[in-house]
Amino acid sequence: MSDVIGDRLIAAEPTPMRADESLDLAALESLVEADIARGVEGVYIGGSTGEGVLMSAQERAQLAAAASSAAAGRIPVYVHVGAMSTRESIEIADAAAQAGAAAISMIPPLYYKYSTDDVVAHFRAVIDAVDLPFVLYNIPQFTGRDVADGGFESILELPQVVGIKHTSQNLFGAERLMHRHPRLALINGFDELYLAVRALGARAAIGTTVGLQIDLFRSLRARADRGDLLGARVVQTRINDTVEAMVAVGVFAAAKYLGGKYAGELGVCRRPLPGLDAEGRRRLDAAWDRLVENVETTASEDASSAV
Ligand code: MN9
Repeated sequence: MSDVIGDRLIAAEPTPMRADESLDLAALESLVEADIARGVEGVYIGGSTGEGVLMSAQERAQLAAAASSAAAGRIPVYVHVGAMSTRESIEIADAAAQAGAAAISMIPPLYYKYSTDDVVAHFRAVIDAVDLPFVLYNIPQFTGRDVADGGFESILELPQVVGIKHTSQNLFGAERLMHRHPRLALINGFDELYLAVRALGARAAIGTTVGLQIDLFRSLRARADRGDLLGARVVQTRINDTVEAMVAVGVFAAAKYLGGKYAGELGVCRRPLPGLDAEGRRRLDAAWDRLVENVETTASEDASSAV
């Protein structure tokens, strides 16, 4: 397993934006600081949660620099560099390398119906352009392409490639990828599947709610590691209560709203991503109260089982 990824719980950070949708880098630095204090073990910047594909290359370079300066070497920063063109991805990857990122990560390219060979060439060009470990980001629901279907072996065998971020409900595919590529870290991408994918042998997780629910993720990991499957399942259900409420109102705007409960105002999403209405905020307020209770309950269960 790759040391670059390990068994880390990695927060997929939202990108704070002001009301005019401009980046709020000071708020990003506060968010990273708050997440480190809460026990997050890495941050993933400019991914799906971070709205990277809605931002310019220059903004994404600023984002990588701000996150790295806030992390200050205490936790690794992973920078998503997927963009519409190979050229733009390389520009962002160069900026990530200059900022001191631990690794870059990338989705297959969007919009045109590229062949598998086209996508392989795109990955290859970015991997060759920078001296950084690479995490392939598999998210079929958005890209229309499932890396588990095959065709990417030449990429997955490159020494620079250290992992696959698997944001897919395809558990068979997750197991096949791990079986075929035991050198790679299979990183769970759907927070609601953390226990299931971990049971298949995966270790690390990158997710929208990892920062928000870090205490629950850490407890689930500890329970699973000591063989307490029922206890781990209870925690997964608590995690999923939050996920369900967030998905119902729009998970990315929800991540900013709930992040604001502990890290200061994170603002709006960039359009065309939707915002929250009053009913959505009310629902999230209730989800937050329940999460706070669930964190307390989980901690007291863990304290009594440790005696
Ligand atoms: O990559 C996130 N996936 C998407 C990670 O953004 C599509 C997840 O963390 C989900 O937001 C979360 C809710 O489905 O699991």
